[in-house]
Amino acid sequence: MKSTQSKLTAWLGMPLAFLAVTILQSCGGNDGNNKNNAVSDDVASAVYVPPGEHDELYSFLSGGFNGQVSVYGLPSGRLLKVIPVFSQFPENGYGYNEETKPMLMTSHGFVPWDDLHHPKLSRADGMADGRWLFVNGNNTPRVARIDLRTFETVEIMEIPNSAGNHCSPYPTNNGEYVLAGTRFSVPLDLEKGGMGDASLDEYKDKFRGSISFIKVDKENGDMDLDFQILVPGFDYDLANGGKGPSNDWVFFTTYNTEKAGTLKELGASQNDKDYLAAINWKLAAKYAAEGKAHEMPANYYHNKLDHGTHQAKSTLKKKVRYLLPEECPGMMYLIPAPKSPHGIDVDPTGEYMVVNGKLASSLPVFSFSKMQKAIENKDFDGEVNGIPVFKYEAVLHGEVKEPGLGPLHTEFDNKGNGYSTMFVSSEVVKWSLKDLQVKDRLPVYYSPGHLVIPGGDTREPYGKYLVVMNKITKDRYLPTGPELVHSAQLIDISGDKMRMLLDFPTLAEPHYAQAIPADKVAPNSVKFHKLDENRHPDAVKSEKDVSVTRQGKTVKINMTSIRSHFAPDNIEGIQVGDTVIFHVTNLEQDWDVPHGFAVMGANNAETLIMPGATQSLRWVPKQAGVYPFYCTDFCSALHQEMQGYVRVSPR
Ligand code: CUK
Repeated sequence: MKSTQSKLTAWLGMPLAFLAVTILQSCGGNDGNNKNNAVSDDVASAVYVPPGEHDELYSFLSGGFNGQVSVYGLPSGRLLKVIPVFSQFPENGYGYNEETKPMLMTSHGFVPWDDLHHPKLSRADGMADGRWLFVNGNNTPRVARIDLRTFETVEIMEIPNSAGNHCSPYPTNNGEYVLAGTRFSVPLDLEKGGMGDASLDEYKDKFRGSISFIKVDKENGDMDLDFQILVPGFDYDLANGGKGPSNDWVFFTTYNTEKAGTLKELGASQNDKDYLAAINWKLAAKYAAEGKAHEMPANYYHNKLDHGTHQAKSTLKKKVRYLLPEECPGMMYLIPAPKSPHGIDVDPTGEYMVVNGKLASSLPVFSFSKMQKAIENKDFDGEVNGIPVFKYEAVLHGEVKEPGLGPLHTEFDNKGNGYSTMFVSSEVVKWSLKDLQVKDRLPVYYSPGHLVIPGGDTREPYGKYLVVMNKITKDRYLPTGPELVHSAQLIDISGDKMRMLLDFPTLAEPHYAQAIPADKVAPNSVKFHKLDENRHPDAVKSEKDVSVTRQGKTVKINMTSIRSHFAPDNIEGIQVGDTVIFHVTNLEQDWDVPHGFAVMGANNAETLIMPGATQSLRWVPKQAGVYPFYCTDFCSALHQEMQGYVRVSPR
């Protein structure tokens, strides 16, 4: 314990006494012995969903570095679906078949892997509406939209002038925009577009970050990058928006602010603080609409799945508009916030902004109404790059004292409480917005990152459960080699005291999650694609229309699948070196009857075709032979007979 303590103390630069108290309070969460979280019948029945019954809620957990979203039922914690977004997915062919490959196109080429941190449900009137889920790709900056009727990725927008798209996505309360903020600032070449060449010594003058305003079509959800704000070269971490009175505002935490300003600009008193950036997004949109925006060349892809053809198209975009904060008075302000703030979370009333400073010993809660007053009274303490900095005390509502070690993220219930994760002391801490007193703490395993309360970031949290996503699993499950399964815990927050209900394993690595009552999503779920609405140019809607056509060295095979055969199932006339494209239409018009299609030796070897849809595999056979193909998804008693042959003759 002693050496751990001194290591932590050194790392945090925190008084030992405070640290000792907190560690004692939270010891249960650190020593791996909190297995005795009362597994009573009571707890078991709270999460038990009998066979054949449905869960109460959907939860959508990010997959972190696996680039996917996984869907779990709550309270059971059962895995319902994996949705590939920034990944190729062998289960259904996403990113392998010809229809979805364009989804993963970027200005850097085909990038089929990314780091996905933040799912956010689309909103109407400040509440999740269950239509779409927006997610970010950090590494090669992208924002994707998942359609919750089909649980598939239907759109990906690459983000120019960004590096590490981490404070993203934030959908505004009425679905006007999805905002995406850069993590790293990089040298931007405003003349030529894109990244410029600069040494790190020129950081202050040449490096900038960006916040992207992606317009969302109210009817069909289509995204369109409207404009960006080019912001000072800090590192930007997380974003969250206001609601109610603060509806027009969005807040971004920043760190490494030293790089962007001189000490004089930052002010001696603020050395131990970074900033919470407050941006009036509505005013920004107004400035952009009124012609305050400049235009610069850019290079970024917009990839979209067409609803009728079910084919993705990539469009290269060549321009982007941008605003400069120094030219847009009233649009952006900075609030000093304790060192290295991570999460920023706004309470359901929209009055309080909580900053989770991972190296801070308290949780500062800022007041939106005080911020409004401070703007009126010009209660500023200098500026950075022309952006006014508030006096800390002028906008502070108060601080939650000694909440625990390493606060990362906060969510809210419907009774005026905040719940914050403590990464270092491994606990969830419940505190009251009213008096900022800690009400309860619960040890969790180990080093929690984000937490989610269903609707906990909306104006009316659902407030019955809390899911905390843990960074380290160590010893909770059977060992599986050097890496263990990732994990989450479900906590009952309906009473005064939090109650641990369930551990459940998750796909790697859950950062944030969203959850929503099942009845907002389930009724809209598509059961199959209607064959007569399939507008894929190579769709075949009846077995009598199948065809094999050759054009030069390209052979197109327009074929069908239905229980339990393919048509045609005996294909001849292919030669070594031909480009063969199988366009397979699944003729089934029934729920949950996909057919698989696999060809021996094809490099994108397999795909899975949903009922009513058409999907295509491209294959260039390199050797003569008779190649079997077959259905990979067990579909009927005669599934094993669902097969065929392609004869490839020497050229
Ligand atoms: S971040 Cu992962 S724990 Cu990328 Cu939202 Cu805070």
